[in-house]
Amino acid sequence: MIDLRAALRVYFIMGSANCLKAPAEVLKEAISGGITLFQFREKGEGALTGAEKYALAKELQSICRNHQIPFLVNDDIELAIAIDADGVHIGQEDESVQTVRERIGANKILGVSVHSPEEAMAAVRDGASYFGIGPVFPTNTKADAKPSRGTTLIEELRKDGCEMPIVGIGGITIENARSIIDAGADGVSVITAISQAESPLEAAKALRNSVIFKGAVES
Ligand code: FQP
Ligand code: MG
Repeated sequence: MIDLRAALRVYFIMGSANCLKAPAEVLKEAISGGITLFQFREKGEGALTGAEKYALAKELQSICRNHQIPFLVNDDIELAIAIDADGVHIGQEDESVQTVRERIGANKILGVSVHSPEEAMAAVRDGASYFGIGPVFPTNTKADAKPSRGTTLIEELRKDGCEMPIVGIGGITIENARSIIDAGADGVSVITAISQAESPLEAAKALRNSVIFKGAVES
């Protein structure tokens, strides 16, 4: 079993629509820079479908496997099951948490986007492995993103004793990443900060440094 909290620290999400060069190249650089988890999110304008999407998923999964980076699939449960991905990420508008947990089995990672304490409680009850909370900052990546609400929900859940692994998402940069950890998150999740960087490798490295080292008490 993997240490999920540790895996969430530097969580890179992307699909072909997010990349300035070949997705495989971007992923390899991000891994060299020190990402700890990857989500394949093939979505948005020009996104691949069908056999092409499947082939890209297999290619990126194999890169992740070679480097022991867990590979999750966004939304597409069927694809995740077909390629035996390490898990999936779903939002409130996707298939229900309970159904997805039943479909993927107890041993896979199930990430759920939550926007309120009520959604968080339901997701715990229905079998979530971690929460994605955001957008913590304004983002342009997702056309249907909700207004950003900072880290208030993360802080509130922690104050109420919630021990679920949590990752912040939305508008996170090298400069603001640390504030998400300070609010109580286990990690940060980014698309643009790495995929659109001039050097995805350097961007991943810098992000990792701000999350893992700066001000952190090493135990
Ligand atoms: N959090 C995370 C993670 N990953 C995501 N993909 C989302 C939130 C957003 O379904 P959703 O999930 O609201 O939108 P979409 O399917 O368009 O991504 F925690 F992993 F960082
Ligand atoms: Mg979704």
